[in-house]
Order: sequence, then structure tokens, then C-alpha cells
Amino acid sequence: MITKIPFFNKKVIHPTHYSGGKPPEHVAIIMDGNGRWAKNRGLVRVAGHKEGLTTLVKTVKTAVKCDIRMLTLYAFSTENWKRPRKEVEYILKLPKEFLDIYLPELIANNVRIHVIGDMENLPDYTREAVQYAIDRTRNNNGLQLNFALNYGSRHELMDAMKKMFVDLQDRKLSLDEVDEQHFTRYLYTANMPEPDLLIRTGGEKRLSNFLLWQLAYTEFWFTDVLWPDFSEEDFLLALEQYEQRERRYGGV
Ligand code: V0D
Repeated sequence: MITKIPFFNKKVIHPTHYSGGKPPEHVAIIMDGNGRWAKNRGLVRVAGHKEGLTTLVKTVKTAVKCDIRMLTLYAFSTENWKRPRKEVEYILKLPKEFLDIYLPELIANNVRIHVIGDMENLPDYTREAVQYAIDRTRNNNGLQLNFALNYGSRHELMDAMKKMFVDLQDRKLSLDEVDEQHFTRYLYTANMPEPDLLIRTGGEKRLSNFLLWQLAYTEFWFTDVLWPDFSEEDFLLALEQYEQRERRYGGV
């Protein structure tokens, strides 16, 4: 709810009463701060990832409620393989853990699951659980839930270029057909709208190789709140503040 105070003609925002005006169509989230959350509590890092999974479930529910069409979550980057082996192993078990519990509920809510990134190098049990969820929800037309799994934006861009070069070489494409719009068809995100809003939790203010091409005109919203502490109120505050920003796409 946005309350107007007539005298100042200023809007007062009640984050707990998000007006639900015009939500962003596509929200992307970098879910950072799980390890630090655990460390602050004297817990092992993986306890933070586990708690982060709970936040993810809440966030998806809020997105469905707010009528957001698409949610893209940075879950595991191509750089995350450099973490301790035990942590990587644990993180890669989470997709199956999540889907074993929540897939029926996601289906009941008409959610469509999609992945961007390279699934080839994932463990079999992860890839199989995720592929099953993708296939099982393929025809759903509610919220599209994209997980960036083993994703790196520069890798995505190089891959897209290579695929395009092959098409040029094979004369399936001519150089004068190559433009921004055509190029985007070679990305993992082909046919997706660009994110309207990027949220990064955990205090860092950088992109960390996430959707470099796709975020060109996206509004950024950063918070120091660590992902496991990211509440529905925080999410609604981000949506509310997004709604108040004016987007010009380079115009005036
Ligand atoms: C750990 C907090 C769900 C951030 C959330 C492998 C880091 C919990 C998934 C998931 C992760 C992925 C695909 C899918 C269904 C669920 C997930 C990873 C990490 C990286 F189809 N949570 N989650 N994937 N974490």
C-alpha cells in the first residue's frame, strides 16, 4: 500500500503492504551471503546453504503471489567449483533435495522450471532430478523459475559467438543479418525477457559474471542482508522501490 500525504505530496512506503501495483516481469537474484551467515553463528558453511534453501522457497512463494512472471536465481557459478570439495558436493545435492520435497507443490502452482548454464558437468543425480523437473513442468505457464546452474556469463557469450560463427560459416546466416536481436537467440536466455530488476543480497556490489549481456538496462537493488535472512519484507521493499524508479532505457 502506498499512502500519499497530501501536504508534502510524498509517498510513504509500507514494506509490509506492498501495493502489488505493476510488478517487474522478470526478477533476477544473486543469493549471496549463505557462508557468512553460517560463520556468524559458528556453524559450518553448508548450514548456511541449507538455510538459504528455506529462503528460496519463501521467495518463490512471494513471487507467485506478486504475479511476477519470471524469476532467475544464481545458484551455482562456473567459478564455484573452486570451493572446498565437501561444500561443492553438498551444494550439488540441494537441487534434488529441493525438488523431492517441492516439485508437486510447484506443479500445483503451475510453475515452470528452467535452467541456464551447462548441465553436462553436474553429477548424474543432480542433472537427472533437474531434467525431470524441467520436462515435467514444460507446459506450465505460471511463474517461470530459472536456475543458473554451472553458469558463467562470459562462457555463455563465447558459446553464443561460436554457435553464430558456425552458422555464418555454414551460410545459414549472413553477416548483414547479424544484429543484437539475432545474437540473443544464441544465448541460454533466448526467448526470455531481460530482467527488469536484479537483487543481490550479502553486501557485495558486483555482477560476478552473471547475465552480463541481459542486465544492460536492468535496475539494480543491493542489500547487506545475507540471503538466509532475506525476508518477504525485504523482497517486497525491493519491489516497491523498483516500482518507484523511472526507467528511460537511455532516453530522456
Ligand atoms: C545453495 C541458496 C535450490 C543458494 C539456495 C546447485 C545456494 C540453496 C536449487 C535448485 C542451491 C536448482 C535447480 C533446480 C531446483 C533447485 C539449488 C544450487 C544451490 C546449486 F532445478 N537451491 N539451490 N541449486 N542453494
